[in-house]
Amino acid sequence: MHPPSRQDYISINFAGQGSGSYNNSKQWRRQSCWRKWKQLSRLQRSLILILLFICGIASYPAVTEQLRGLTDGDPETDSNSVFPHVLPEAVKQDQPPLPEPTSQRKLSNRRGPPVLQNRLQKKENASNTVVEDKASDNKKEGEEEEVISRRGPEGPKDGENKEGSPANQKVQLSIQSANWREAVQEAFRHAWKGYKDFAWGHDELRPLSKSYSEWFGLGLTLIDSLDTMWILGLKEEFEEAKTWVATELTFNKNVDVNLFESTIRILGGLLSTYHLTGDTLFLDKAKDIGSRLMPAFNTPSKIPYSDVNIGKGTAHPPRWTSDSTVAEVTSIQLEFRELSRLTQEPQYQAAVAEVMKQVHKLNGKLDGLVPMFINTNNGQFTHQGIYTLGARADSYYEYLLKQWIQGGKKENELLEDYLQAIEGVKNNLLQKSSPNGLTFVGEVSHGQFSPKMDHLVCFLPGTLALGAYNGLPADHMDLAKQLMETCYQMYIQMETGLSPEIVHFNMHQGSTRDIEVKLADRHNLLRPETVESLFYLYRFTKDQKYREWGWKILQNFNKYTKVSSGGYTSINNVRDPDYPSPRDKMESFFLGETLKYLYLLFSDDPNLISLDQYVFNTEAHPLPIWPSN
Ligand code: DMJ
Repeated sequence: MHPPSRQDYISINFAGQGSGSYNNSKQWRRQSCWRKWKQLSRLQRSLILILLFICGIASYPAVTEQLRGLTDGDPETDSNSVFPHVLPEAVKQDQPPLPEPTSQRKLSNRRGPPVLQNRLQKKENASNTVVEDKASDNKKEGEEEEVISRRGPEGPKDGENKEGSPANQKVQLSIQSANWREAVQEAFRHAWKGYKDFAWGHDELRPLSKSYSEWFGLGLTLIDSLDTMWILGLKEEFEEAKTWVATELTFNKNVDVNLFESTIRILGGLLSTYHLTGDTLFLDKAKDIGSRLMPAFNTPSKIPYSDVNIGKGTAHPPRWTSDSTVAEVTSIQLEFRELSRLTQEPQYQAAVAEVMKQVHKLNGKLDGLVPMFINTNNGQFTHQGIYTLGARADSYYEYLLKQWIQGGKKENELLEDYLQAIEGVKNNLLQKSSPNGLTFVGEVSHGQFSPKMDHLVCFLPGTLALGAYNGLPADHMDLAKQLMETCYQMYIQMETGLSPEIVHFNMHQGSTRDIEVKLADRHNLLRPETVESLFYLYRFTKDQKYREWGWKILQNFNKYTKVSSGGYTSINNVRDPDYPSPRDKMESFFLGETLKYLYLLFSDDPNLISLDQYVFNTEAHPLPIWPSN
């Protein structure tokens, strides 16, 4: 190969020269340019080449931007319009569109490379997490906050490219909660079917024997369920029950009733149904039962007896003692105070206020913690030395706070007693389990700590959260969250996923499990306390996990306690999923409380029984917070 000659060079660059096309001006211009170029010195040519090179570099971003579509252009073809427009638009919408079409549109509009889409998705998830973490514990109800949890089976998780924008996640969660509410309505209807078919007008359903049991003979389940049906929107069922109240219910009966139980379930149920419906039928019935319960206060000490004959107007303590239970005599106040306000008859409020006044002054408390019994003759605590937040003391603490809230936060003695008691809990009853460090509330028996906790204690997270929401110390909310976790563990650590009545926590190093259950404590009575607390915790934190926990619990009730012919049953053994051993009894509080709190937990409307307007009695019957004068 020889080097190209000048001739060769020319012939290559001007191939068409001999074709007689000089008339072609473009070619002629090229030829003359070439001639001029050749006339330049080597240095001049180099300088020009360098200049051209620099101009090329300077214009590069514009070129690459054009290629990447980052400049303004035709909106149809400009890929830049995809990212900034579609996603924020969806976020901005007040009424988000239905999830399927929205997500499809968004995904089909995403024309960026997959890597970029994923990065965008991660950013969205990260911002959700931040909002969730910032959820304020003390936010007032109704101050809607967009909190999308990353937890949960259907909820998007970190790094997961699922359903996109916060608005879409919000829509998905609201569809989920609607489904869960429907499941609660279904559960209620199923329970009600059993009650209607086999126990109509009686106290409790026995779903297996398809019969009923009587306690007071006053249609306890029906009355306890009235406001639940109203809240769940079960109008037909409500109307049927109302007709029974109007035509069949009479308190003019020669029966002994327990003062506390009939106050919280019957008086409380009638008062709340009156408030929700405005129907005076329920107020009239409430006045009737309220006045018939008053003989219980005719005692030497004014501490009421446990039992009243509502037909004869006589009262007495249990046959074996002259003591009453502390929780019972101190957890009837919300109802009698409200009855006085509605009727303008002061005797009801006066009677229950006297009890509180005496208990406030009594000796024998441990840092504000009360013993379990009080004597109706001398008004003193008896059987001293046992301090618990469980059976026989539980709702004393609950009603200290709730009376204070009901009365507009003015009654300082109630608040003082409550705050002191919570300090007492912290100092004497709070411990951590081993190996996982679950915070639990044990008991003190004659100076000895016992790591025993009743399921009943699981009202406490909800009550603590309610206090914090009403301005009490923020560390009450921290404790509420810890105890909530423990109460949930009491469910999921069991083979049926349902809590036993009582658990014992391991505290020694080297334990392999946190929770032990004695043979005699393995029953589950369909109690509400844990789902009650989940309701409060969700209302105040909007943390989706509390709803998911409630949903699991409902599913386990359906799995292990639902009776096919209608109704739900208490079970004997939460540790045997193959044979949980049904007890053949559906307690009235399953409909009055458990299903109501589950429904409210899944409700997206903070005004459905707003906690700024209502306070729940200990049987889940909402009573109004008194308007301030
Ligand atoms: C209900 O009657 C009330 O919640 C009461 O305060 C405790 N016991 C039952 C539910 O467990």
